[in-house]
Amino acid sequence: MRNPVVMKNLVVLLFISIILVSHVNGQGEIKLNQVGFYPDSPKIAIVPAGVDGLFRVVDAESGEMVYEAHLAEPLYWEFSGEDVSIADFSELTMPGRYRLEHPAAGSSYDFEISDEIFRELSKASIKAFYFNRASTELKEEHAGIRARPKGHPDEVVYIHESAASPERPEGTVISSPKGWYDAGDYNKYAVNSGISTYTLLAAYEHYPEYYQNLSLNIPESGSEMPDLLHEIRWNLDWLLTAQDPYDGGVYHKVTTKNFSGVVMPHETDEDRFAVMKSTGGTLNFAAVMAAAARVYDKYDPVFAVKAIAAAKRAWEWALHNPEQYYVQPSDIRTGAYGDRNLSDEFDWAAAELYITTRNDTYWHARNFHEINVGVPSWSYVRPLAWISLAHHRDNLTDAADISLIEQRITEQGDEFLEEFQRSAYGITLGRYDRDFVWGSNGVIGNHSLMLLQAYRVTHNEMYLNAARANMDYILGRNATGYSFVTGFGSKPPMFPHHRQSAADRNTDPVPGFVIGGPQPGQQDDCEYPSDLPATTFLDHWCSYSTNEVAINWNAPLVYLVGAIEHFSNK
Ligand code: G3I
Ligand code: 9MR
Repeated sequence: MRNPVVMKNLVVLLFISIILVSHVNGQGEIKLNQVGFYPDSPKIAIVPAGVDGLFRVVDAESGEMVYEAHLAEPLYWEFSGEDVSIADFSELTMPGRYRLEHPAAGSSYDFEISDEIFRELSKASIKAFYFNRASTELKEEHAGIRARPKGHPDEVVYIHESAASPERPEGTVISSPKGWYDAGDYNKYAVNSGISTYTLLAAYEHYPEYYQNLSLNIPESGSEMPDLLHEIRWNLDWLLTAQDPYDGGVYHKVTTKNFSGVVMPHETDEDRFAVMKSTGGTLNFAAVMAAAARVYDKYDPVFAVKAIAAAKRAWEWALHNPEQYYVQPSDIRTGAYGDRNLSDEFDWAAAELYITTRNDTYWHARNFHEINVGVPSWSYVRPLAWISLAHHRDNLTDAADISLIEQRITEQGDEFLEEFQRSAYGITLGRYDRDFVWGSNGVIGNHSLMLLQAYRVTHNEMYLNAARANMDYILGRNATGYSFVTGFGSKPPMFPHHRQSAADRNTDPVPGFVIGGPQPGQQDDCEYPSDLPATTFLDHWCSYSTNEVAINWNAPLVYLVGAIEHFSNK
């Protein structure tokens, strides 16, 4: 190519396309919370390393520069295989709409700084539970374009062979309506209900003034009892029906034999079964009912009495059947939630019963001096005991050791802080095998739940800021560039593994759900773009191992955004 004019034109064209491409791609290259920040929050973005160190924040409308600073020294993040630099613009506190720009990395998505930045997210994350209600029609006045007929009435549920007892032989019909669908599927599992319901109860118990007037536009809205408590009741009412009235044991799940197709709730008519009473399910029930008894006492004392009685019966059953581990029957293929270590379930149930009844027998039933904390999950609930003990530490009997409780909570918080300070992304996910697992977004949510307990005990802002940072990860400051919450941020998941979202006629999925999140297991049949822990993710229906939604991942999201809202406006 000798012609200088053609050459020159080509060079100009090439230059223009580089600028265009880098601008468009740039929106994915700079990773930040796509929703935004409270004025007093730390604010950081992640920029790919290797270029000049100056970045700037500009007003989204005028393009005018409002802040300029140097990137931090690059760090390597092994989980995504990237060298990245932190752009810290915490000093910018003026409410407004902005974007971050960097000469090589391009522009970020727009974000906001506002006093109410998580308000809508807080409501939507709870409303997601309403959208997952079984046994009810969702009316247009509450559900808008997500209105749908009633599905899964569950007034005819068959006792499965594995659950047969003298009083309720196989095939007996019981009524077990209401409750939330567990996830993208339509089944109801006592174990996973336990941690999910508890986490929502804890949100209310810890921040009642925040939830007092948070209106969710659900059918029960407008009564004296706050909406969050109404939403939780929907599931507690189901859980109560899952207890065998003859002996106090709790069915592990109410389920179809197989996962249903990609259909709306009312389009299914497969038989539903109550499957095997399990020690795990029963202890989850005992813990949640004991906690519910104290939380509902003010608004519904009759229910509170019923709940604590049910909790005690469940506890007694578990003491007599301590090793009835769930075993999936050969004709049942839905979620197992199997767990063969139930010492943590015993600890948690004992703690909740102790707190609510103030009966020392429950405290002495377990050896709290010997047990540690850790990260809550559906199979590891011991930390929930510490959360409740810490919240009630000033009102316990003399049997309890308050300094031990405070120490356990802060030790756990410190463990996360160490990871947070070392992390190239400025978050607390940092262990291959334990953090990047199925539901990694639930893991980081639960890290934050524990960090917030450390903050509540010590008032040290470091813990609160680490929890806020983890929230930034969920909303876009992660290696995939997605905001992981449906309906929130510039690039949210559009195709979650959620039957209702996939089967309705709407383009957008049901909002307010956090998807499971990246993890390298690849337990489904999708083709992933990566094998690395932090980038193995696909926004596709096929990806139930990274892109499903679930109540136990949404519950810490609810707690986290509610708590951050609450603390940011104090
Ligand atoms: O416990 C091991 C750990 O020791 C190991 O280091 C790690 C390495 O990957 O794996 C851990 O086990 C994983 C286990 O979850 C605990 O995290 C399994 O690999 C993983 O397959 C298992 O995934 C569970 C999944 O069901 C499959 O059973 C998820 O925790 C659980 O959240 C998910 O729950 C499903 C329900 O069954 C059905 N409803 C939807 C719901 C959400 O996807
Ligand atoms: O849809 C199911 C999802 O809720 C579960 O978490 C997941 C793992 O148990 O299984 C999904 O169902 C899949 C089934 O296991 C295998 N065939 C494809 C189903 C999804 O389309």
